[in-house]
Amino acid sequence: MSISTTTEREIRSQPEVWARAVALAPQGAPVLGRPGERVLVLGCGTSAFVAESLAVLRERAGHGETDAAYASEWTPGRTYDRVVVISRSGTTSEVLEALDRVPAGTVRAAVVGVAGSPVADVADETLVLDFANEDSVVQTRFPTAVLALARAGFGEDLAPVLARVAGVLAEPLAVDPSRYEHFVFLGRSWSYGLAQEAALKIREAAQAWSESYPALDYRHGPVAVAGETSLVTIFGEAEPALAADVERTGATVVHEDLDPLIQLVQAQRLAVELAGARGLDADAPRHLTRSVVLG
Ligand code: F1P
Repeated sequence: MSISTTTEREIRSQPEVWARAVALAPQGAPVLGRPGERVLVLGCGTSAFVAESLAVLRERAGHGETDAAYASEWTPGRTYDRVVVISRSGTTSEVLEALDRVPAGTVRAAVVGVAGSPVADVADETLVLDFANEDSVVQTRFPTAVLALARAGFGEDLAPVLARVAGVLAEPLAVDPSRYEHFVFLGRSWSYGLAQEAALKIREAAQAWSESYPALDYRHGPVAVAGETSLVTIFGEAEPALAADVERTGATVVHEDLDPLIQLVQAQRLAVELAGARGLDADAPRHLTRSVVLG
């Protein structure tokens, strides 16, 4: 199997990277919040979607009230014991500005891919996942490593997921993305953040039309644009009738019996394969830089 892009090489490194992230969970997870703390998780782009999924996972695990927000949109108001920022590069301006807005007495924690980065230097507590850092502009293994660590840290047994992902990566994708022009990702609970990230991968790597919605909200309007050239992927648990209702539009529905984190890996592969089919280089996404540094 010839691997033609750095992005694809990094996608295929996720089984080992996840195993290292899960092994690090006992020491790393406390940075995400001590049991009972009220926590806010912030990020930009991919890291904002990671923040959203992580917040649902932490609160669902009973570790305490957890909110998520875009770093650029957050203004102080609610009281938190801890603000956790997610930033692969550790240089994103909106994240640094948000850290400046954190009230005194609130712990500023950071999860970064680069030790000694500006975000890491400002934070009171830092979790460095440098083994998950990437050369690519398009994020793949760093966001999934953060979520693998968080799930293990919140008490979930990730062994079945780690055992399954390598086998899935060895199989070809179930669909040929070049048959479609419109890509929709639907998720519920923590997998809604992953659905948004999957849609972003299609936009970033393949410059294609993609959307994401909370699964049961898809019928409330967005389904109006589904049709023959639409590929609709359902993440996680799905209400049985949803797939049938979407297929009635002529769209192709994919709902693999896989852990949502592995479904995101499939979406990453779909984006890279679609980029190739469109003659685009997934390693050089248009109008994007590895991080956004303003001013
Ligand atoms: C966040 C981010 C990436 C996006 C692009 C620009 O970066 O928005 O998600 O793909 O690379 O930066 P970071 O704060 O996680 O480094």
